[in-house]
Amino acid sequence: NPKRVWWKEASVYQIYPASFSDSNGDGIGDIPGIVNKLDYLKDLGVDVVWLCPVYESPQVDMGYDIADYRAIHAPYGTMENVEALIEGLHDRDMKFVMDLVVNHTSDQHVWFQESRSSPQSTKRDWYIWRKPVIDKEGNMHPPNNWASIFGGSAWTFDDISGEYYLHLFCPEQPDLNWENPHVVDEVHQVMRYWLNKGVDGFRMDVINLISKEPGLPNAPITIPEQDFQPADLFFANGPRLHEYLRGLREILDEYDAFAVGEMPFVADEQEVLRSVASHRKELNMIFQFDMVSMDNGKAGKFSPQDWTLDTLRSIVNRWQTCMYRHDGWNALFLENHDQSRSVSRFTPHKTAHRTAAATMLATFIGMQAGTLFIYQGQELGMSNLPASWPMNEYKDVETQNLYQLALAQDLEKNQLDALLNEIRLKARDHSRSPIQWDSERHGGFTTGTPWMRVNDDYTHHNAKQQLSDPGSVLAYWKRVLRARKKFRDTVIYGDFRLLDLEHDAVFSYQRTGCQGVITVVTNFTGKQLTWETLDRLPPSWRMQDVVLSNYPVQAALQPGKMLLRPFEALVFFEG
Ligand code: TEU
Ligand code: CA
Repeated sequence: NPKRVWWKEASVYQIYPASFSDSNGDGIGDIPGIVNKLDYLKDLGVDVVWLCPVYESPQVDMGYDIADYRAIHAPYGTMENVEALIEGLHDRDMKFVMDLVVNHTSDQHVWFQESRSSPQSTKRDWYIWRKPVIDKEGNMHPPNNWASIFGGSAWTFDDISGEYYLHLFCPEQPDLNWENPHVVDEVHQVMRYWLNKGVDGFRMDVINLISKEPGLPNAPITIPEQDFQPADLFFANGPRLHEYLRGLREILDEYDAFAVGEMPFVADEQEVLRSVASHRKELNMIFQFDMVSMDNGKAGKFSPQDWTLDTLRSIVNRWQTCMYRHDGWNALFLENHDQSRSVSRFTPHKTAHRTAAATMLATFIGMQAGTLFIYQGQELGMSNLPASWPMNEYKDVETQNLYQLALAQDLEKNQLDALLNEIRLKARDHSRSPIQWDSERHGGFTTGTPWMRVNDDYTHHNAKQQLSDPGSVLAYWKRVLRARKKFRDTVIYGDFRLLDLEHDAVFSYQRTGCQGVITVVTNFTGKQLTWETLDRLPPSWRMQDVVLSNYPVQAALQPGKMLLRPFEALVFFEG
């Protein structure tokens, strides 16, 4: 039986500060705006708030380019606002998690300004500088063939010193050199600074990229260089990663704090377990990307990849069973600020079925084992931006970089159309449109002009309408969170078994704990169907055992057959 601890039973609500709530009419969400919504979050039933970066930043990558870890980005508010937020959460018996972005800083950070000032700078070795490679024709090249995740080379040439510096993301996000003990020590000081203020833990940005392959050798790419994607597991999970993670854990343990690591580009269970198995004393859990990359093709995020329920079943089964067997722990998520809206991405639907699709997904993810993460607006079933919106409504540096790179390649029209389809399905911008609080102008997000356009459907799809609608997505999410607590011994700590391994529309699984057995049945399609339940459900199942469903429960068709309406979800409990 997995050890019972608070962070396994908690649900976490992720806030993207720029788009949550604007309190002063400048069109940018801010920390006082969050404080104004704490009762809304308490009422939803979440236990923890994870706040994306609010530190001082030039905002090239929306705050994931930090210029000062101990100062607050002025449009978001002040340090006093942060302290009031921490107090407001703790007063409501909720916890507060900040985003720790320490694989890189902003190029405007004083550390980097000092480092780039000269090769003799005392901070030169805080970042990763290398001399150019000169070929036999005398041409200059970057030190290796690594590519930035946001397109182009991962190296930028610096005229002052005639050297290149490494940035796995934007050129404005130079990678810190974790081989330098001064860097490691400074990160530990930053953690203590926030933990001393009462922060209860961290979400650690791309934490598996902090250890690079020694010597930074070329990536073994076999596809044309310009298509190289860093997802070839090349610079993820380097040889000193676990040493660094144990060092972070020592700081966290001084405060009994919590840590969820973000680990893109790692797919090996054993490698993940080396970071999250409890005896390893590293991280409590990680976000791994299997589910949110199953529709990514070989040429990266904006290339197509079909997936089926078989794809989804193998991913869920893998992580539900491996963690249970090896004392690891999952972070359950379908959305975040880097992913598009799950109700548009994983369950394309007619408008009439949107609530059913969103609540089916809530059931699918909500009854699994792991700490449950809900991204702002997911509790409302917010959807992707309208396909009619032009590219200038997409503000994200990743989207714009990859789009501009494609335009520069003079793609054929059909290739460009295919790229636009992928952007309309998966761009990070879809989850960054302002939260729709009510049907007022700009969805009640701001009294000013929002930094990013509010989705057109705010007039009828908003929190105020859903707060008074017992059949809304919001009302259903409250029931899911309550069910997780009511049946915690089964839902949180029970084991996992897939049911019906073949069905192309029904995803069904069973959880068995000391309290009883939970059976989850979800129709992942917008089509009504009859589901043969023989040898898939316990023979004793009865509709009376339904403890959660997104439709009014109807009598079973006949023994051994169940009618499932579009995106219908049912949860049975037998004590
Ligand atoms: O994201 C890590 C990361 O790899 C993402 O960029 C993701 O793979 C990609 O966006 C999918 O489209 C973290 C942060 O969550 C992200 O917002 C930052 O842009 C990135 O790191 C750099 O800090
Ligand atoms: Ca504001």
